[in-house]
Amino acid sequence: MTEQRRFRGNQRRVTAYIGLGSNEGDRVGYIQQAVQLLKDIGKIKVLECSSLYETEPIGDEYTDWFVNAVLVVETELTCEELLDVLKDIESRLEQMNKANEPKGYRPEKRSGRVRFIDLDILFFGNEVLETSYLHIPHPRVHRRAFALVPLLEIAPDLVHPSLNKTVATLHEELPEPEQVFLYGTRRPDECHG
Ligand code: PH2
Ligand code: MG
Ligand code: MG
Repeated sequence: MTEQRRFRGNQRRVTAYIGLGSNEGDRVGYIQQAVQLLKDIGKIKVLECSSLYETEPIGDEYTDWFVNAVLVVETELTCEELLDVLKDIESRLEQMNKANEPKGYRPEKRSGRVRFIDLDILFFGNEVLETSYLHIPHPRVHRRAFALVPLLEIAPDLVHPSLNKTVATLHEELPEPEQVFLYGTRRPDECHG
């Protein structure tokens, strides 16, 4: 295999890419808290974080713009264990948020679906996996500018293990990419026409 897998003793270490997204409330705050919670986990080493991007929502059920970013981590966890950690962080952040919600706050009454925090495994070394609950690489990573633009910043030469194309190529080949702005550079009035 590649340099992506290193061995220390019997421990296999894998480089993984994690997508972060939030479209509700203090979006940047949720992303920062998720990064901190990941840094606090001993078996995960956060190597790099992309810039934050503000991105047009994909999917009819979403109406509010997202903040997205991508992290590179090195981990000795298995893919399944990493997924469990991400789900646990998602639910911890959601619980913390519920505890701090102002009275009468009803996100479900909003017109579109809200995600306080969404953490997805985009790539796990060169792994290609399809089980009922785990698809690696993420099945839509190659079609989403909100994932490919942050990846382009930190890993343009990363090769998609089943499509055999680099992130830079996949990004170039996007037919109709959704709008992606470096966080803080979007002018909402102009964008909504
Ligand atoms: N996540 C979704 C659906 N749509 N759109 C953007 N821009 N960013 C996301 O992270 C996102 C989305 C479901 O996980
Ligand atoms: Mg997602
Ligand atoms: Mg998800």
